Amino acid sequence: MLKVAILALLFISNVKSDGDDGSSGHDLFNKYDINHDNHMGITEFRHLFMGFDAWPEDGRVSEHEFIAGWTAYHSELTEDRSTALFFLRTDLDHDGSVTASDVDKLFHMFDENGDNSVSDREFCDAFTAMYYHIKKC
Ligand SMILES: [Ca+2]
Ligand SMILES: [Ca+2]
Ligand SMILES: [Ca+2]
Repeated sequence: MLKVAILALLFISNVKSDGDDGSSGHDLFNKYDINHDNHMGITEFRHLFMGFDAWPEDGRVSEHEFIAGWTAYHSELTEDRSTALFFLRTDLDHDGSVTASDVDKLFHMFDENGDNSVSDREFCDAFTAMYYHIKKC
């Protein structure tokens, strides 16, 4: 009985800290919706997933670049040690790098109604389904 109570308390405090944190997939969407039209176009979407192509800048985001970038800029969104899993789920063709081809496929997976634009709702639905270890929208 005591165990159940402790678990319940842990659950409540987890929910509470998520809510207090203020960072979410929704914030991520707003940050990368650069022209603030409440939709993410392919260019904005590529910027989100390929923005860390820097060391070297060669059109391929290596696991090292991806993890270093997300840890530096978006660590508030990911749980401990989940960034490697995030990379694996983004590298759709499993060739060891995130490229425009992965990101374009991802964009079409996110764009549920096929209008070549990812709305806030489409982003939240797909993002939390695909990257379930990341804090909810
Ligand atoms: Ca936009
Ligand atoms: Ca790839
Ligand atoms: Ca859409």
